[in-house]
Amino acid sequence: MKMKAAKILLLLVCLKAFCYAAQASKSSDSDEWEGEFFTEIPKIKYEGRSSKNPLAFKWYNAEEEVLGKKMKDWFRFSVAFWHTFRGTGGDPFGAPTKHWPWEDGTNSLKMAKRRMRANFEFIDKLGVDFWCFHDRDIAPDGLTLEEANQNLDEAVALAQELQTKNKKKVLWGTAQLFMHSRYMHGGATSSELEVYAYAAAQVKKAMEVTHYLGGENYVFWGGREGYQSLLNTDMERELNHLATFLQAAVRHKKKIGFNGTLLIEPKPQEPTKHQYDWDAATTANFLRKYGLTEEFKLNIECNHATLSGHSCHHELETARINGMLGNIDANTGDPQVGWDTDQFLIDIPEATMIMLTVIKNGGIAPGGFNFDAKLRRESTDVEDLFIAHIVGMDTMARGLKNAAKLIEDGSLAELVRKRYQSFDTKLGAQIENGEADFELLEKKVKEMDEPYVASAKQELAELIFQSAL
Ligand SMILES: [Mn+2]
Repeated sequence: MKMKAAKILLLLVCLKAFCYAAQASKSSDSDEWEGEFFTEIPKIKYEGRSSKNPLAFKWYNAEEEVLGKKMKDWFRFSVAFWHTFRGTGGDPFGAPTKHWPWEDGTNSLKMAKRRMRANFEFIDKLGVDFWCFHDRDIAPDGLTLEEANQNLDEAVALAQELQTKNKKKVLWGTAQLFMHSRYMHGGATSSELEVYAYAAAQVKKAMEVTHYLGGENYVFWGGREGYQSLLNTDMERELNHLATFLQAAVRHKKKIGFNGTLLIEPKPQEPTKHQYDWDAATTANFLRKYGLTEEFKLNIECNHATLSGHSCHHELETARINGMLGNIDANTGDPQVGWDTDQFLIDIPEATMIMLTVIKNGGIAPGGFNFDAKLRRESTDVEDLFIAHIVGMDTMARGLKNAAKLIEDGSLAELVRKRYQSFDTKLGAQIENGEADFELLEKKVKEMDEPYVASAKQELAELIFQSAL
């Protein structure tokens, strides 16, 4: 019985392998697919607001100056390799829905290289200068660390060649410390020492290849650095481990001469019940406790902001006022869906608020706007990949123009300034300098009438805001 079952299984595997082989030969005869991947797609151009062409920008005009800086320099847009080239449309309830013509159904090194070529053609046609990756998106994992590193080296060598040819850059790289089952308790916060060590070795390599590719930043997103239950968790010990891990990362960065910014990407939960980098304020406090504020900035993702119960604007402002705004993962969630849907952001008021913070911050370089966003499961045409990025870029461009209008008009800033003008006094200065003690303030109260309390003018602020949209 057992033998028979094994034979049937073998037959099924063979059939599947044959099926993949047939698909591969249909799409390409040679090992190296060097031809055009997006034959139907032209280079995406700016055609202006009146254009009805879905494969053109209506608002994003790379060279146009806004507040003294070119649009492309405000944004430094980046394509996320994992969503655009590894996104399958699969979800916990259903099989993959995307069957791109260049995919042969395998996770081979050959396929990794073909995808890399597709990536560079994609970002070139889209007119974007940057891309972002996880180590395990761009190359297959291995049975050993050495094998995985070898695969990565081959993929990275091709990436380097294509970057030079296409004049493209890495916005940031990162290590995938959440997919493999060894990371089920986390990487840096795993209860297993050997897993901590493995995570360190993986980050070491990922930082080195990011540096080799001229990456401008390196990101830590701890999807499994958290807990499912406090009853079986030593939270203090795990946080200490996370800190020693990040301190070691800083030492390694300096050792290899990598000058990119290290970024932490807060997210409150999913896949863990609780992730330690809950939100910007929690992460800032963690960095301060462990003396890491000089070494790290934050990568704020809008969908993560809403999952933590904040607006994206709140998280960006929190990062900004702490001097920690490093990068933006430009995406959005769905107001009716409670999880991380990673959608392209199309909300113009939201984009305007994001850009108000970015302008106040004087831009976010060497960070940029990474499209950590994916097509919906039901969007299955190759052109949808382009249309999604185009609408995302046009939305941000509209946000930038609106925010510039608000700043140039000045009445919103004036409303805010007026709101606090009672502090623009001698006593106000004493308070703000920390020189006013309670006795002095008690004496002032005894001298004055009941405090004057002005209107907050929220609706007027909203009126001014919406008039710029
Ligand atoms: Mn997300």
